[in-house]
Amino acid sequence: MNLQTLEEDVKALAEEGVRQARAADCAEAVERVRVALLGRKSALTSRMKELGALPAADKPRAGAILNAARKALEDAIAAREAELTAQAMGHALQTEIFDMTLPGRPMGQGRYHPIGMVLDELIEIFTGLGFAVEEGPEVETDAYNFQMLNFPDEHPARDMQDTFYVQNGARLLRTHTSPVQIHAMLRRAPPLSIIAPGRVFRCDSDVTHSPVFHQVEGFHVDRNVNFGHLKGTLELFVHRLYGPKTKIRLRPSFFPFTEPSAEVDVSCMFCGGAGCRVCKNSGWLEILGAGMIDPNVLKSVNLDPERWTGFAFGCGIERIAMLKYGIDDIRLLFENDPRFLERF
Ligand code: FA5
Repeated sequence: MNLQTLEEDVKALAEEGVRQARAADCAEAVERVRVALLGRKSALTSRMKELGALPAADKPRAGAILNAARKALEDAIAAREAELTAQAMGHALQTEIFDMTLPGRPMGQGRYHPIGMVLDELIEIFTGLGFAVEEGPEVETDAYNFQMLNFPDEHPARDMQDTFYVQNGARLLRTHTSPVQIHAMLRRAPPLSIIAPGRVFRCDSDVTHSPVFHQVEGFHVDRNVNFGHLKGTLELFVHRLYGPKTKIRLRPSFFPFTEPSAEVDVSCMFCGGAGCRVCKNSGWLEILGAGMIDPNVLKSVNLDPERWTGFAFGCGIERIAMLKYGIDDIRLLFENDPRFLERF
């Protein structure tokens, strides 16, 4: 084919294409025209493929003719597309009613998590009583988590807290916040008044127990600290947390690191102590463990138990949050379902 015939053919092709583009009456029709005129199977693409067979001298001119046709088709399609879009917009503006007085869609609002709220409240209460806040590592050694807290090797007390071991048993995830007592007493000499909030870990899971949960440890070491100081501190704490009418009750208990030890109950905040479903009709709810720091613990951090005495207590934050907000399944606290969190 000579150049002149090619030029005439392509010109006719482009004119017909431009006519088709202009005639397209909707976005889908424009797309069909685009495929038919510029797609892999179009007449123009076939012509382009034939370029290679032309004599070298004719190639530049033939290429220019084909490119010009392609550009004319692309422009016609783009122009038709813009026309149709503008038409559609004009139509929408004329026919659709936009009510500016309708309210906007509300933005979802974030909330504090109940565990964070309880933690903040506890920190505020205890710093108000003169306690400083300290944190300790979540990955511990057996020495800090057990031995120095007077859990002897092979003692059944170790089974009280099912432990996650890591690094082939060389380390463990702390099962309670009590090891912070050891860190603090090794670092600084008494007097010490410290609370230690943080995450703890146990192989434990049901509706009231989670493998990861939060505790706040509190302890006070000084000269002549006695059980009355412990009881007075806990009473103040409970009054600020649940109101001045709340009573506390101490029941004898056992922890390896305190002697004597007590479980601390508060009068049920749901029934005022009369008995209900939450307190299982006893009128009391257990909220923490406490006691006088065992002399062996003081010795393990090189403090003379004849000179220094102290009290300690530890409570579960999830338990306090569940009682405070009437939550009956601990897992709700960890699922972060916005429908649940929005309640607070
Ligand atoms: C202790 O962990 C002691 N270290 C507390 C302590 C400190 C006593 C200082 C004396 C002096 P216990 O194992 O009872 O004690 O746990 C304390 C609280 O943690 C419990 O009352 C409970 O509220 C909470 N708790 C225990 N296991 C879980 C769990 N798996 N999920 C959620 N909360 C838990």
